[in-house]
Amino acid sequence: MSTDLPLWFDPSKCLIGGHWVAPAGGGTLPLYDPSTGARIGEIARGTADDIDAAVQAAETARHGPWARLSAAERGRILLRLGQLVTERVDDLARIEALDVGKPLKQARADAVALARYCEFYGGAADKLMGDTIPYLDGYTVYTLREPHGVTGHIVPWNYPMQIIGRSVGAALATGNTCVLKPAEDACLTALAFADMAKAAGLPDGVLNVVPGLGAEAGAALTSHPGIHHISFTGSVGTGVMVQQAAAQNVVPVTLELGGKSPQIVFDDADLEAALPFLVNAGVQNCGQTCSASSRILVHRSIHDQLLERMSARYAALRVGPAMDDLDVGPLISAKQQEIVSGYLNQGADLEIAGRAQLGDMPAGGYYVPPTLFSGVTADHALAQSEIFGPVQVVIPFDDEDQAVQIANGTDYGLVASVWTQNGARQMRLARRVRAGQIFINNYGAGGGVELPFGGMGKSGHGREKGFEALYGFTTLKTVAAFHG
Ligand code: TXE
Repeated sequence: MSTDLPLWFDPSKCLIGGHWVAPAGGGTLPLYDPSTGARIGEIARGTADDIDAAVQAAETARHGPWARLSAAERGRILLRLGQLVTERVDDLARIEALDVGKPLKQARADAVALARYCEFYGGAADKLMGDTIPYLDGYTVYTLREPHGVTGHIVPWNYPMQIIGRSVGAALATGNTCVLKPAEDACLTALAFADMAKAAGLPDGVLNVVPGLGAEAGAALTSHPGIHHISFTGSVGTGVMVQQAAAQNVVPVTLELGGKSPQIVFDDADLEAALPFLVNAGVQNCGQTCSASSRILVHRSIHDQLLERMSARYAALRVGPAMDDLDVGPLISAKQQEIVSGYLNQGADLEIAGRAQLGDMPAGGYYVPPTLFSGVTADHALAQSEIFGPVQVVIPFDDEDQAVQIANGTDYGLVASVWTQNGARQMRLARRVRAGQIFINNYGAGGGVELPFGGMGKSGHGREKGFEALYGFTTLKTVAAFHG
């Protein structure tokens, strides 16, 4: 294992039932540094046997001391965990930067967000309440919010810490036990987090982590009959498979499947304020953000002016290795580099309105030049597909109706923003645009621990983040007591 990685645990093992164990098949997977392409270690290749052991451990744990803890005590464990994460923010950031390739400051922001999720859900644990319901004479009726039981969490590689925080944090706050399958390209902070959870006092078996391939460990988790709820963040294709597998066991799923999120800029927008959001939301985390804004819709009257100003920002972007902590790092993997390069080639017929220079990069790193395309029609592949790289398209519109039509004209509906000083227009578009989050005169790519988040259309279903997530991780029981 590379000495640059400040690891205090062995990533070639799984954490099952509170113990670090080698995967049953004894397999490992290579670990690469995206900034250089160098092989820097091995991680566990968990398989169906390890998933089975983890589900059994979680099943045992949900009937153990965990079941008897009060909501406030569960909350306290999460608060302690948040404190431990805060104390290790720099280590976590370094691990994530090396593992995922994101600039150190972005990795640090993710670690801070992970701590914040623990705080938020720690504080929320004892504030989730049922209802009393007026019913017939002689009855008292109330509802109980109960945990599902064993929850499965399949996490992608783009924001491991944030996605673990939002899903595992809410699942633990509501009394579930968890089996977490992190992405094969980025599992280190998942293991670090689970180890810290143990140190924070989480009983053994309440949080189990099995790294491994999607088709092996992931598929075994989603089809396991002992799982009572699945939360998945990833691609549409895999999300469909996850939902199909869950259907066999009649298990609820939360799916967050990315997007093609627009920012709509009207002619009265404060461009000075908008510009950093317009560009950052496209290139942050090298564009590998589910809520990345990959489409900029602009009123035709300010199209050229906006293009010029965005293009200057693109030219100023600094791209480089994660540890150099510049504006943009490499993509996660050679596979992702190939996917994004394919899209860049599909844009060969388009005008490149802005492009960052790559300069002298480590030869084996997975870099692509952040690119802004103009002259794009709304039905072009680059305006329809989730590219998941630092690529944005600018599309002009003539009026509000056309802006809405283009904004809603993809399969997705995750996030959108509206830039205008016109209050009535802000309110109209907040209703008319199809997206799970609408920002007005700002854009929050990936942010907002407190803000319910999730998709419409093929962006998925169910809501994570905020207090709303707690409803998704519980099931409702109605108690009708007749007392005369
Ligand atoms: O995704 P996958 P990939 C999109 C993005 C990207 C594309 C491909 O467009 O270019 O997906 O990325 C696990 N059963 N997003 O191939 O396959 C896998 O191990 C159960 C958007 O990495 O969806 C990993 O842990 N699990 C997205 C997770 O699913 C399976 C973030 C995501 O992998 C599985 C990531 C299976 N059969 C990619 N196959 C977002 N919404 O932010 C794989 N997995």
